[in-house]
Amino acid sequence: MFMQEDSEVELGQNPLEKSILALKTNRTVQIISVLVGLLLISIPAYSMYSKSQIPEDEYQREIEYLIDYDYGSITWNSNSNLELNDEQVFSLLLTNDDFPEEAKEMNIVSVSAYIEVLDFNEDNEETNGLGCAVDSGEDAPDSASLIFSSPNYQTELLETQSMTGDYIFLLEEPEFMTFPFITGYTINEIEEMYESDDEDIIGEYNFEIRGMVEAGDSTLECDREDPSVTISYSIELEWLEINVIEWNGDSMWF
Ligand SMILES: [Ca+2]
Ligand SMILES: [Ca+2]
Repeated sequence: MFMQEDSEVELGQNPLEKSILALKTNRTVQIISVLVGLLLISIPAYSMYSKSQIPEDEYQREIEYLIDYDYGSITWNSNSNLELNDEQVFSLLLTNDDFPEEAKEMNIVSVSAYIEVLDFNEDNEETNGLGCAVDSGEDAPDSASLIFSSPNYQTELLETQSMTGDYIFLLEEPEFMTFPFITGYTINEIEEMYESDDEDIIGEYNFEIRGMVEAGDSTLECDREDPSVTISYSIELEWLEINVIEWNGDSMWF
């Protein structure tokens, strides 16, 4: 009876079982062993991270910056004497490969197109008939339309009797809550945000200019005809370069 009890006790106190039991029941030891385990895992991970993962410019996120902009435009295609008949369409199908050489080196952020109807003040209407000297009637204004599209699937449609133009933006300009101050980013990251993405730049640019000719009403003995409309157009590429300036806190402007 006594021996039996003794052996049961001895079984329960096997040194290995004892230590496992201690680990299982002692929460302090349990927590410490978990912490030691985490530390052992994280030490090599941390040293790897600090050696190769933290870039040298990480400190720049703490600094406030201002942006200095430099920009301009480059004429891509133009014609100041494009003569079209009524409903005649002049088409230009271009790609980024057709950019002027200097534009290929630049950060192109938008494409703009401009048309002007040159018949606006001096129409080329022809009059024919005996009564023209008495009453020749009046010119009717001609007009032109322009439709243009860019690789980022944006399209603009313009129509005018005088002059008009518009832009398609190829860069989505970043917005900062703290503008004009920018903080939380490295200089490289800020510069990249102001650079157009290839997918917005690379591809087809279409331009279609349509002439719309209108002759004035003929009078009783004077016929009016309008053979054409003359248009001036220009296609421009706008470039942007930025300079990220560290703000030292005592600018004159603020
Ligand atoms: Ca006319
Ligand atoms: Ca005309």
